[in-house]
Amino acid sequence: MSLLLRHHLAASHRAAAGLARARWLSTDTSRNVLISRPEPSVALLTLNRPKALNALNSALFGELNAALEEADEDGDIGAIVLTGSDKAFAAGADIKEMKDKQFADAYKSNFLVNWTRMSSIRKPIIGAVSGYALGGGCELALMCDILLASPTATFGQPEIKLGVIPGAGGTQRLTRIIGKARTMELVLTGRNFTADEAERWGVVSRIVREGSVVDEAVKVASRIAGFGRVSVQAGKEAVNVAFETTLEQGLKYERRLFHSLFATADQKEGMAAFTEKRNAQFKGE
Ligand code: CO8
Repeated sequence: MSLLLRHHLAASHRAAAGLARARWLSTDTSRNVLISRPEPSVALLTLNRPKALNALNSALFGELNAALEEADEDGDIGAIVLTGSDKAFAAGADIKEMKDKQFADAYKSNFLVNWTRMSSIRKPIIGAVSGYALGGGCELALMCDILLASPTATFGQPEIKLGVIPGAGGTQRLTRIIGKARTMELVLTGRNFTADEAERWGVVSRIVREGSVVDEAVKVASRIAGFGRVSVQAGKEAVNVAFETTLEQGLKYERRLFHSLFATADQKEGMAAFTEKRNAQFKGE
């Protein structure tokens, strides 16, 4: 039985047991994004255009944005996992959908603006990458907060071969993560890079060599979901500020957020639990 199917069956069983809300299950295989709850506090979103290697199109982003926003609003969910198939996380933007586009249409409609909505989600998103993560697929992976890869993961920004350049962060996020020389080489030659390179360069936090990368991502998500929601949100926000500001301003921002957490019940509970030598019961308040 395929891994994906196992996840969806597990989610269905949980739904039957009343653990998941109906709106949180979308195992309809005609959809571009399958939604399940492998754990009560974790949403698993699986890109599902297998015949096109999960090429990203407007319909898929419509579903993905809706699912991400719903997960962000759902008080039961603490973290989100985004994955694709064993063969492809996503092989890029859908070239067939894009090929006849004209400048005026792309410019007037602000093409791609809705494709980066993921970067404004407040809950942590853990990407689990197997197979191809190319072009927009690589950029989508880079929008995740934590990225885990299986040894088969192949990343790249091959847009130059199509007469274009990356359009959703490939030249910006990648440069900040791996530096100018490497990004220049990747963007200008269009060569792919391996899971090992991605790990060495800090694109992924680690390669999952034993077992399934999706299972591991769900474990990471579940662990995060067990902590206080306010401090998790603050932690994500503070790390992201590092990409936007000077060190001095970033440190000030971090300190202010740190101060503000003393107004939360979770801080009182977390520190009381430590001193009382018991596990903390966070309420997200
Ligand atoms: N778009 C549309 N269809 C695709 C794409 C794609 N990006 N990638 C694969 N497919 C389709 C193929 O056309 C093929 O369909 P069909 O059977 O109907 O011909 C099917 O998927 C299987 O593909 P292959 O037969 O090519 O499979 P292979 O295993 O031989 O090769 C590759 C796999 C190497 C991944 C190959 O398919 C490939 O090179 N794909 C294109 C990769 C690429 O150039 N990606 C960049 C696209 S441009 C882009 O992403 C711009 C980003 C804009 C921002 C996005 C915001 C998030």
